[in-house]
Amino acid sequence: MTKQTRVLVTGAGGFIGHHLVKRLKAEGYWVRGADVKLPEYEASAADEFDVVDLRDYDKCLGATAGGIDQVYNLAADMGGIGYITASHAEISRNNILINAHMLEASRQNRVSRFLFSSSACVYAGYKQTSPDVSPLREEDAYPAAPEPGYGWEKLFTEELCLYYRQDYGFETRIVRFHNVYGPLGTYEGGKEKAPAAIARKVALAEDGGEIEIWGDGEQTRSFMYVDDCVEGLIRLMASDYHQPLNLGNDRLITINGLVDLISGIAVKKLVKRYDLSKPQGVRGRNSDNTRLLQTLHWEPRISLEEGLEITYQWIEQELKKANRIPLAYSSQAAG
Ligand code: GKE
Repeated sequence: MTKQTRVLVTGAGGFIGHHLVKRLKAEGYWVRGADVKLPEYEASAADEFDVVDLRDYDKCLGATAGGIDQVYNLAADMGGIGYITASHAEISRNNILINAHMLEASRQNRVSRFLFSSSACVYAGYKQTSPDVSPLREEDAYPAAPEPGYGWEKLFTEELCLYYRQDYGFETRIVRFHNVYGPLGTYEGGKEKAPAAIARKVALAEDGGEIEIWGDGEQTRSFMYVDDCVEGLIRLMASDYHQPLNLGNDRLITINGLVDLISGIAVKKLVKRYDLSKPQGVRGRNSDNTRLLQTLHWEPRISLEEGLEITYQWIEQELKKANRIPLAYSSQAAG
């Protein structure tokens, strides 16, 4: 890598995009960020930041111009299960426009490599019907039955990336994220995913109080810390592997188990109140990392305990700064 390698990160105002920009800058890349918004919690480290609507083809041409070598296309209208199940038409339309325009604009501007952020939501629902789910291998996306809306769009765009490679020899990479969490991500407002949502609820709860959980808490997931996600992205971009690839942690945990871990970090004893009317998504989901290990000779390393500690402390600090936590409730007081 020469210092001159010029990288575009779309979605640079979002959670993973913001962390990726910081890491790429630390590695000496020149970085342009592009997104409809600036990062929420911290200034961007990008050399240049375009606040643009990437559903507009001309804006995609502008963002990929000026000798960009690599594109990390992370921009997406997305959120946790509460958000992606609330609208299918708008999310699908927004994302198909962003992805189709970004691919073509990158090709027109002779970008050498384009990485597309897909998702575990491409996996067939009939493979995710029990909490003790078998880890999902890349081929489990077919015969296709992905998450409606968000999942279908991701699966089609994976195909589109492969068609660009076939028809134009355009270098594409495809990563399937499995529930990424960490500091500097949204933790309330409707787009938050389970780790951040539960950390918020634990931080706002009094020791001995109640915490609301969506579903019966026996549903399972694997959760990957954001620094591992960024490491995996950079390794995949540098690799020669162009088929879809899992990027996730392969430790399966129930939502009840996740709540217990976070309550332990906060040193609080909480009563779980279950709301079965809330969105729950699939019954069980885990990442099979066999191909990840074979292709990148690496897999996520940061333990859930370590990642949740950092994430919980950051969310508690944010809530304290906003005077949302009575001193008596905070983990220090409970400690
Ligand atoms: N968001 C949220 N908030 N989820 C909760 C809560 C809560 O307060 N309490 C319990 N859960 C449960 C949900 O009902 C679901 O069963 C599980 O946690 C995980 O929810 P999630 O983190 O919002 O999202 P999912 O893993 O179901 O789906 C997400 O998968 C990602 C890829 O792994 C998608 O929403 C996308 O963010 C993405 O595709």
